[in-house]
Amino acid sequence: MSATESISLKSPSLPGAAYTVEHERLKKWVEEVAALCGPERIYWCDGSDAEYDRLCGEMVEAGTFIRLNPKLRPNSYLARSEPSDVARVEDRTFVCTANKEDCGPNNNWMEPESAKIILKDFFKNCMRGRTMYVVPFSMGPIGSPLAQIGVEITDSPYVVVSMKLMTRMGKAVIDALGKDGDFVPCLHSVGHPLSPGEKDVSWPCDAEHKYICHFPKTKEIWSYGSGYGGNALLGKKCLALRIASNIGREEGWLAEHMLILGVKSPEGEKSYVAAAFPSACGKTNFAMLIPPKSLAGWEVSTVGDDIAWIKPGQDGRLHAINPEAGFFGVAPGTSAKTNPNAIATLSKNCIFTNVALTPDGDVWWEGLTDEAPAELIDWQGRKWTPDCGRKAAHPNSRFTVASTQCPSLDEKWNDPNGVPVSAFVFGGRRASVIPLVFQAVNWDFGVYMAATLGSETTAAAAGKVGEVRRDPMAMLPFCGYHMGDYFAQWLKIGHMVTNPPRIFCVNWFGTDSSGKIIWPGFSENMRVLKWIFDRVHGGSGSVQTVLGWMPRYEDLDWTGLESFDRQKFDSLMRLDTALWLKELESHQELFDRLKERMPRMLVLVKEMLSLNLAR
Ligand code: O2Y
Ligand code: MN
Repeated sequence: MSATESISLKSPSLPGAAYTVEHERLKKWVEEVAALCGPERIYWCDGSDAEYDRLCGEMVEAGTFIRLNPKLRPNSYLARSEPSDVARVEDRTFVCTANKEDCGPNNNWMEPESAKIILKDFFKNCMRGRTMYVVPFSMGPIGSPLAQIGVEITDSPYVVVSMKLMTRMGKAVIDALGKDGDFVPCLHSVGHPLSPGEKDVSWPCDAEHKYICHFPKTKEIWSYGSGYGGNALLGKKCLALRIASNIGREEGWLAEHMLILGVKSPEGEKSYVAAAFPSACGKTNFAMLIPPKSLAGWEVSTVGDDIAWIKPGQDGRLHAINPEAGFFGVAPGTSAKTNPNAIATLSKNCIFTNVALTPDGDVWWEGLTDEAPAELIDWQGRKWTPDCGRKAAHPNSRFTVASTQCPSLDEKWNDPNGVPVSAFVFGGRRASVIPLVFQAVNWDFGVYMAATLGSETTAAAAGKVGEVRRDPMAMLPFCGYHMGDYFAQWLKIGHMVTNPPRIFCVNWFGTDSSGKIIWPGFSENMRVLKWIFDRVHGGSGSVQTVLGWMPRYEDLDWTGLESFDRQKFDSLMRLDTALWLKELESHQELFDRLKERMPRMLVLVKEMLSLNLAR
């Protein structure tokens, strides 16, 4: 009898997953979790297509999935979540360190032992009546020196099929683990046990209690109560950012909230760029950018749209992998105009969550077409018409799809050694102050600019509209330790390599006096990317300013966009000294919050900037 069989089988009827596990620590952990959570049966996932199809079929039967019209959207499904379970729950997300100070003011804190006592109470028999799935997964190409293995135990088949699309999942990972390989244990439950004979709901969760807990010292994740996105697909934000940022801190690398793209010139030269933007700032669109036809011969390719793991290489450069194998993108606003590559990626084999359903069995969301269909079923299953005053799709509705379906996928997306990074780009949403683009004079100034990255709140976000929220490196919700120590890690990494990436800041969101965004964005961002490419290749012109190097009007390629005149450009590039002095005051508020862990180098950079501005 195989090891998996020996511990798995209250219900021997489950097909598949008949493989041997020789990893004693893993088997022991699975047994302990089963004893705590009391599932009806245990199932070890093999990651096969047959397993995926069977689980999706079972979810159709159970009402969790609606099969979309196979003629319009082959092999694709729609899921509708519980209306209270629609997004990451930041206020229920905790980093559990022995010393409260170590997790920093950027994280909610729980003491590890107390957290486990509280959580064990919730996990006790929480899987009653359900299958407990064991999901082995690799973040990064299996066997890559940059990859990390995780095993998620979950009682949600939605999580299992999502992990199949978003990670390298299944038996190959068990093989890679061997007898004693390292893995991050990730425990997840929707927190909705079933009494004997009780009928399940289509989206089980615990509407009242949610805990997303990270234990950096023991490298564990415990998530209870939600079945949605970042709360439940534990490879993504929990492992690949919060836990990985801690591993990277120990081992000398960075886990970043960054897309990775390749840029190829008409002459065939290629460079890779990693870019950080706060959530919902168009990262997926930028990662899949199609250059305007007028910039003939330029090509952009996609390595990843959300997360980058970045390590110093033997060649004195930083190398990055995308640890994910799929996209979990925001649907609203994605269209053939804003992101044709994403639309092509979504043509088949997708899971959509909380979008609207069309009468012919396809999906729709706000922004997909200029005109909304005359009737729909909205994300909550209610009849919808364009005049009903409600959104058809939830603003945080999502698509889940494998990277391999992306037409712009880079040839090295799966390279175990990653890609060399030539430039880092940081961008927030700012109506003024931050120019369209500039290059920091050196690594330390660049880290300062990234550390003080901010975004203005929009109507969709809570708080006062137009208020600047600091989101250092776009990592505020994802850095798994004290932000001051994280800045020190950034400063250190740049000085560990002889040829660090150049650092750039961009701002696509500058407005005119009537509040209208000036820059056309989307494919036109290629003009800025081309300037960045030329800078790292020693080419394009610039002028030196207090902030760093900036392009003049004549330094950008305007072929095909001649209507964007010098005056508009200058209004986006204006450096207003008074506004910048105020900006520095607001940086000080962030520095004050991080107190004694704020690296002195960044304090000095601020001092230099302020002296230079006052000149
Ligand atoms: O709301 C969620 O659970 C997902 S949040 C998310 C998903 C994919 C990529 N990025 C994000 C994010 O919040 O940055
Ligand atoms: Mn993200």
